[in-house]
Amino acid sequence: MAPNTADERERPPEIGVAFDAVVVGAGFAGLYMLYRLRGLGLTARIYEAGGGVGGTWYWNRYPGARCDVESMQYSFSFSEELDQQWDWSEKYAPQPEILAYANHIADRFDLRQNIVFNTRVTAATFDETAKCWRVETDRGDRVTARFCIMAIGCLSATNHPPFRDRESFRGPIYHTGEWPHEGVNFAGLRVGVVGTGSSAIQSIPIIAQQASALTVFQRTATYSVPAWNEKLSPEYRRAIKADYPALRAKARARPTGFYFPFNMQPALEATPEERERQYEEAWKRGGLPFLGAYGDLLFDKAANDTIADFARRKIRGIVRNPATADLLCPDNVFGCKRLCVDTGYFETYNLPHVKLVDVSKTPIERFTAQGIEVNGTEYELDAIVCATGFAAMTGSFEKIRIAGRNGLTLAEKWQAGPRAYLGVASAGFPNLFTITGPGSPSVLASMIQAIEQHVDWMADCIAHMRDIGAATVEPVEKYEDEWIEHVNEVSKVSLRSTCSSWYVGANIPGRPRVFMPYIGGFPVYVQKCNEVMSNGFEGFVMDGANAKNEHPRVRLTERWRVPLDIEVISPAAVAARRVPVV
Ligand code: N01
Repeated sequence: MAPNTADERERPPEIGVAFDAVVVGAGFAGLYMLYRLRGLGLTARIYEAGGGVGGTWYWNRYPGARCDVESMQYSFSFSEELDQQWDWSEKYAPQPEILAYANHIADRFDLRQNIVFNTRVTAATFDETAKCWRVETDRGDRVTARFCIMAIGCLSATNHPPFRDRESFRGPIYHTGEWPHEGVNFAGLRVGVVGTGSSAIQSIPIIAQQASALTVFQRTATYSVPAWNEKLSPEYRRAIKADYPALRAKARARPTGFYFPFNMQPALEATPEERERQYEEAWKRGGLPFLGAYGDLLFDKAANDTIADFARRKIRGIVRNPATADLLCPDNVFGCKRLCVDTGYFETYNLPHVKLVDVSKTPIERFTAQGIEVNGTEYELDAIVCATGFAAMTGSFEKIRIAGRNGLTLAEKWQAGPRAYLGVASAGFPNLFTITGPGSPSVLASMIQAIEQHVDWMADCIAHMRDIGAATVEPVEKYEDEWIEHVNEVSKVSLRSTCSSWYVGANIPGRPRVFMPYIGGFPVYVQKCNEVMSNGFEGFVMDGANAKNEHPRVRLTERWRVPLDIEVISPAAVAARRVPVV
C-alpha cells in the first residue's frame, strides 16, 4: 500500500484554499466521487476522519466482519479492467480483503494525493454571496468549495446507548463499529456482547472460540440465514469474468441492485409441501437470497408467517436447549429488520460456556465494576462488546454543522425526519450533494451499486452545469415534498415499515419514526433519476445559467440506462407497487 501522501499529523492547516469540490469521507462513495470529479478536470479535496480509506470497512474490524452480498457483485463496476484484474478469494469477502480492495482503488487511480486523513469536517456553511461552501475541520482547515459532497455513509455514526454507570466497568468496552486496529485477544476472558444484529451475529461465533465464557444480552431475537461461505475457485471466477458486463447489467435491473434467483410466485399459492421444499432449497443456497423464495414475502403477512415459521423451526432444530431456542426465536415479521447472514451463529449457543440473557422485558439496569446487571443479577465480565448499531442514515449528518440558505441548518430542517429530493440533495442547500442519502435505495440495494449510480448522476449534473454556465443547483421544495411523500407511500406497501428497525430510526429512543430509504426498487429509482436528468433536471433550479435549462445535452452515464428485469419486476408487480425487495 502506498503511503498516505496528503495525511500527516504534522501538516499545517489549509487556509483559504478554493476547491471546486470538497468531498467528506473516503469510503467507496468518496473515492469514486473523487475519481469522477478529477475526470471532469475539477479540483477536489477529500477530508477523511479515519487514518485510511475504506469507510465502513476501515472502522468495522470486529472479528468475523464480512460482506453479505456476494463479493463478485459487491465491488465497483465502472472499470472493466478492474473487474477483470481483481480476484476475490471467498464468496463473501472478509473485511480485510474489502479494505485491501478500497486501498487498491485509491492506489490504482492515484487518489491519495487529494485526500487528507485524520481530519473530521466539523462545519459546512453556504455563503450566499460567493455561492460557495465554507468548510471547516477539526484540524483548523478553512477552505471553500463550489460543491460540497457528503460521502459519509448510512451506517457510520455509532450508537452508544447511555447505560447507567457505564464508566464504572473496570474492563475494556468495545463497539463493533469502532474496533481497535490492533485487534483484540479475548483468550481466557469472560466476555459480554450487547446486541444481536448483523455485527453481533458475525462476531459472536468467533468471540466464543476465544473467550472462556460468553454472555449475550439480547433485546430482540433476530432471524439469520446461513451464509455457506466458501473459497472461490479459479474456474468460478473465470466463468463470471467471461461475461462480467452481463452479470452487472442483470444486477442493475434487480430491485436490490444485485443478482440472485428470485421466485415471483406468491407463497400461499403453493401447497405446504411445495413451500417446505422451496424453503429448504433456498436455505441450502443461504444468504439474503433466502427472501427471494417467494414474491410476496414482504407484502403479505400470511405469506410471511410461512417463512417465519420455517426459520423458527430451523433455530429449534439447531439449538439443543429448548429454553434458549425459545428465546432465540423471533416473533416479528421475517425480514422486517435487516436479515442477518451467519456462519454458525445459532450453533454457538450449544457450547457449554455460552449463555443468552433476555433483556427484552427487563432491560440492562446498569454496568457495574465487575460486569452488567439485569433484573437484579450481576453477570461478571472481563470485557464488553457493544454491538449496538448506528444512528442510521442521518446520524453522520448530525455530526457536522451544515448551514444552508438563511443560516438554516440541515439538523433543523430534518428535525422531523430527513428531507431530500431523490435522496441526492435538499432544498435550501445549494450545491450540496448527499451520496446514498435518505430517500434513495441506499441500504436496500447493494451499497456499491447505489453509490456508483449516485456519483455518476452527480458528476453528470455537475458537467451539465458547466455546459450551461450554472452557478448553483438546488431542489425545488414542491418536488422534494412530492418525492418524500412517494417514499413514504411506497414504504407502506412493504411489511418492512411495520417494525421498530433502524430503517425507521426506531432503534434509538427519541428519533423521529420515518422510513428513510427508498423501497420502490433500485431500477425504478434509477429510471426516475434518468427521467429527471433527461427532462433538464426537472425539479431542480439551476441558477445563474447563461444557457437555457430546457434542452440539456443529456450526459447520462450509459450503464445507467437500466431496463426493468421483467422476470422479477413484472408490469403487474410495478402497477400494484409490489416490487419485491430484499
Ligand atoms: O446494528 P443493529 P448492527 N440494550 O442495529 C441492540 C449493516 N451490517 O451493527 O433490535 C440492549 O442491527 C439491538 O436491539 P433491538 C446491516 O445493514 C452489515 O448489528 O434494537 N440491546 C440490536 O440487537 C445491519 O443491519 C453487515 O431491540 C440494545 C443490536 O443492539 C446494520 O449494519 C454486518 C440496546 C444492534 O443491531 C447494523 O447492524 C454488520 C440497548 N439499549 C452490519 N440498544 C454485513 O453483513 C441496541 N441494542 C454486511
